[in-house]
Amino acid sequence: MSNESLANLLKEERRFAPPAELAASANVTADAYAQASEDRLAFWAEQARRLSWAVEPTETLDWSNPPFAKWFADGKLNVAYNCVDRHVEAGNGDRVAIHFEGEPGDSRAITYAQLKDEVSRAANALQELGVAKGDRVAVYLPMIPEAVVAMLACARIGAAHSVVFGGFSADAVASRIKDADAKVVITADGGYRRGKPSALKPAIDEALTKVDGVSSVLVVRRTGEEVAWTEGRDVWWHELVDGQSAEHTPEAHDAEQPLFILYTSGTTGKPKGILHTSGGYLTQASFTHNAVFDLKPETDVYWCTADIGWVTGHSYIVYGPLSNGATQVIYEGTPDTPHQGRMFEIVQKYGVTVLYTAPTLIRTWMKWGDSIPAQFDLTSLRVLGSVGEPINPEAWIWYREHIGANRTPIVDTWWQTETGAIMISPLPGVTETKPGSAQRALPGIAATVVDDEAREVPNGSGGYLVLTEPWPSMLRTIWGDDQRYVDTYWSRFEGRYFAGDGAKKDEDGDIWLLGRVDDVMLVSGHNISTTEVESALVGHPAVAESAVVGATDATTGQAIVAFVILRGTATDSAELIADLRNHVGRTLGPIAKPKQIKVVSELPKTRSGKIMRRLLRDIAEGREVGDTTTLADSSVMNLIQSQLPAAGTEG
Ligand code: 6R9
Repeated sequence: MSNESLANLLKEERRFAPPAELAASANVTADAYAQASEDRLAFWAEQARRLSWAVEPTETLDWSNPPFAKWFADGKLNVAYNCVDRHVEAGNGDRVAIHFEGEPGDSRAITYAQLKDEVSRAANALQELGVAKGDRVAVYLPMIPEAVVAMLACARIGAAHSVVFGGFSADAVASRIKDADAKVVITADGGYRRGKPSALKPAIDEALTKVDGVSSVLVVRRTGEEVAWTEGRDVWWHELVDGQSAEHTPEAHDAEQPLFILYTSGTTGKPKGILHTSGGYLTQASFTHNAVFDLKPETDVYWCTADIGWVTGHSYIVYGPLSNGATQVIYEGTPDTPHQGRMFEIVQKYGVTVLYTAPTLIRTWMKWGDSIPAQFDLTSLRVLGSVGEPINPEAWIWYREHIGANRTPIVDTWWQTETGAIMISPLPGVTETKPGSAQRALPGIAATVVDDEAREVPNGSGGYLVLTEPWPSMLRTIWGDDQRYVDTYWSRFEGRYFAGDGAKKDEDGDIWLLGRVDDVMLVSGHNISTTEVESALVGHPAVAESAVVGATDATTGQAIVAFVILRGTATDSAELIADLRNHVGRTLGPIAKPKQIKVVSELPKTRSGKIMRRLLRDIAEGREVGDTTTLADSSVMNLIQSQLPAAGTEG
C-alpha cells in the first residue's frame, strides 16, 4: 500500500440486536470485556481452568524473548484426555460426539465412550509402529471420523500431526512430509466426492518415491477400491487398530509440547509450517468455541462445514468442540451431491442448532436460489457463523434471512492459521451486529488498525490490521525457520504482529476486514480494497459472486477489473454490464467503478474457499497464468479463459 491509508467507501447502516432469549442465557456476557481489559493475563489464566491439567500452571505468559511466547509453561496436560476421557469420566460417555454423514448416505453415530476407545486403540497402534512423543505424523484423509481419531491419537502420544488437504497433489504432499520429517503417514484408499470414489493413496505412493524417512503408511479402508500395496510399509487401519487394547494411559505433556504443524501456502516461496503447541492453543480454542457459538453441550448440535485440512477444521471440528463435550455433525462430501439441498437436508436430519461455514458456500447457495433452503426445516438453527473471507453485507443478509429465518445472530469470525483460534468476532448474546463487520477483538485479545508509520488510525479510517499483545493460541514459530517467523510477522511494525490484512475502523471503532494487503488496488492515487468493490457488486440483484483485481493501466496506475458470476435468473448483456458499473459508482463513488466487468461461471478458489486473485490478475494483465497447485479445482482457470473474449478485443 502507498502512504495514503485505505479508502473507506462502503457505508452500511443496518443493525441487528442479539435475540433477548439468547442474551439472557448467554455463556459469555459483556462483563468479560471489562474483566479482560482490567487484567488480561488473569483473564486467560481463568480460561485455562476450563481444561483439566495434570499439573496446574502457575505461570501464564512468558514473553521474555519476544516474539517467542510461552503460555502456561509450567503446566502439564494431555490434549486428547481433555477432548475425550474427561467427558466419559464426567458421566457423558453416552453422549454422541460425532454424527458422521457420508456422501453416499451412510451414517454413523460415535459416542464419547466409543471415541475414547477408538483414540486409545489408534494411539496404541501408532506406538506399535514406532511413533513416540516428539515425532511427526502426516495425515492425508477424507472427511471421515478416522481423521479426528488420528489427530487425537497423535495428541495423546505427544506426536505432532501435520494434516495435508486430501486433494493436494503428490508433490505438495511430498514437500510437506519432507519439511516436517514425518515418520508415519495416515491415509485412506479414498473418499467420496461428487458422487464417486476419489482415490487418495496413489498420491501418497507417488509422494513417497520422492522423500525418505517414512517407515509406515496406515491406510483406512473407506471406498473399498483397489490400491497398490508396498509390503512391509503399508498397513491396513482395520487390521492394526481394531485389534489393539482400548486402554491407553494419557501421559501428561508440557503445555508447550508441539501439537501440530499446519502448512499455509503463502503467495511465494515454500509453504510455511505453522507450529502450534498444547496448553495455550487448547485454552483459546475451547474458550472461543464456547463464547462465540454460545455452545451448550447438553442441547446443541453443532456443525462446522470446514475440511479437516484447514485450520478451521482443526480448531472448530476437533479441538474446540471436543474439548467442550459438544455433539457435532461431520459431513464427508460436496454440498451439491446428490442435490443442491444436501446441506439443508443434513441440518434438518440432525436438528443442527449452530452452523459455521464460509462466505464462498453462502454465495454459492445464493447463486442456486432461495427456493432450495425454503424446502427444508431449518428452525432448529440458533447461531450462524462465517469464516475465511470478508462476508459481503448482501451475503450476510441473505444468510440471516434464508438460513436463519431473520432470527439468528451471525458471528463473522476473523482469524488465521497463525492465530490458531478466533480473534475478532461478535459475541451472539452481547453484540449488536453489523452486516459485513467482524466488529471487535474478543475479550483478552488486542487488535487495532495502523497506518504505514505504525500509528493507530482514527475511527473512520483504514490501514493495516495488527495484533498488539501475544495471545494463548498464537503460532510459536514457523517449523524449522525461526528467522522467517520473525521476518514475516513481527518485522513490519515494531513489537506488533502484522496479519497481512487491510482493515478499517468505523465511526464506532468496529473493525471491517478489507482483504489481503497484497490485493489492495491503487487507482489514481487511491488505495481501494477489493472487498469493498466486490461487496458493492454482490449488492446488485443480478450478481451472486465477484472477484475484483487491479490490472496495470497506463493512465490510472491500476484499473479495476471485475469478474462476476450471475445469479440463476440473470443473463449477460451490455445493458447489465453498464448497470453494474453504475451500481458500483452509486454505492462507493465514481473512483471505484470497474473499468471492465467479465461474466464467468466459476472463480479460482483454494480448498478453503478463498479466491486466488493473483491468478485473475494474470488473466487481466494478459499474462500466462501462474502456479495453480493450491486450487481446489485446477480446471477452473481453463474454463474462465474459454469464457472470455481473446485478449485485446475489448475496450
Ligand atoms: C481461519 C482462516 C486467514 C486469512 C485472513 C483473512 C481471511 C479469515 C475472515 C477473513 C475477513 C473474516 N479471513 N476470516 N477475512 N473476515 N471473518 O481463514 O485461516 O486459511 O489461514 O486464512 O483469511 O485474509 O488473513 P487461513
